[in-house]
Amino acid sequence: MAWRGELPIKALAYMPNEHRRSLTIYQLLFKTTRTSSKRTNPTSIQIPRVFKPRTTAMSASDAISGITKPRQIIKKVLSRPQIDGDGAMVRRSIGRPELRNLDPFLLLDEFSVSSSAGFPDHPHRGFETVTYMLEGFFAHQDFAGHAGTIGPGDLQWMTAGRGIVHSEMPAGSGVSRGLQLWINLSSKDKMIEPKYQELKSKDVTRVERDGVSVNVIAGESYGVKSPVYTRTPTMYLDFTLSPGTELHQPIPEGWTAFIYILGGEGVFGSPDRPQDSAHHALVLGPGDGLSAWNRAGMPLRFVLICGQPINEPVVQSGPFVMNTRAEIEQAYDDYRLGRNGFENARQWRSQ
Ligand code: FJE
Ligand code: FE
Repeated sequence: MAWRGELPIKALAYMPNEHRRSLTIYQLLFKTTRTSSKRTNPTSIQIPRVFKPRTTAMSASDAISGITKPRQIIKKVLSRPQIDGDGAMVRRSIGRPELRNLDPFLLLDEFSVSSSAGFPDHPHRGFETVTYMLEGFFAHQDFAGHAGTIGPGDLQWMTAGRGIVHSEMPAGSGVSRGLQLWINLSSKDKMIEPKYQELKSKDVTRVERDGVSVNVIAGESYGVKSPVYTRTPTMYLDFTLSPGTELHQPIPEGWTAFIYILGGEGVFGSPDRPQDSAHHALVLGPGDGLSAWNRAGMPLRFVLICGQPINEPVVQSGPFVMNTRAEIEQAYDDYRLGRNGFENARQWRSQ
């Protein structure tokens, strides 16, 4: 495939010398190595002046739902289209420069990929990838012989742990659209055995109440739980609010939380906020729940993603996310030499 060719000079510029020979262009696509000694604690997130939180008391419906400290929107970011992988269009929200320190989350991409593009053979270590399909199909294969295809509403929760090498390519005709979330693993879990949790759409827990429907990808909503095991405690809810409805969803205090809007328009946080629309990520401040209102004439669809912060140093270089630079060096060496979980990496190629 074209992307397996020589590394262009531009890509080389992003690589530490000693790793350049061992990687394809593909592994270099995340151009920055990032380091932070301590991830931002959600309770200490700086609140920009433009998003001054309300100080008024809770509304009547918050009281009914048990939310006493509704979370307010402290940051809003539009995800713009960019190209990644092999010609694949992604709208990145978490992981772009404005939204980096959202411990335990590393990346959220809304991808929209045609059959000529995709994410060919690449490694991961130290975190989890969660792929949730919205439209069309994606086929995956890994270096341990695991393979499958996921379609609309299906979920793949992959714990890369010590190492996965895989390909993720669109299947079937038409556009393949979905969300991919990267969740960090704590130091004690970074080198665990890889694991997959796959759920077909029909097996994803779904609840409907008062014009609100929710797919419970992880965690719990309206008293209904997802069967997915989250090593880094995570809640992932896909909500659709009919016109004229509202939602009051409890969220554990101290957890990092954000919303990503998929369609329609909604009011989030407090009833006097202006409406927000698709492709926006909204970061929530401290509190114990989210309120949302659909005052538009069409359905409002968004995901609410929350997680317990890990509070450890994060050193990310492309597909590897570890705690120290030395561990990143180790990951590159292991990948190149086929060791410590990357035993099959050297000879494996996707079909
Ligand atoms: C990756 C560049 C990448 N977002 N959304 C560098 F694009 C990727 C990568 C993805 C990805 C895959 C899917 Cl199916 C959906 C994505 C980025 O695979 F892992 C590195 N290292
Ligand atoms: Fe991947």
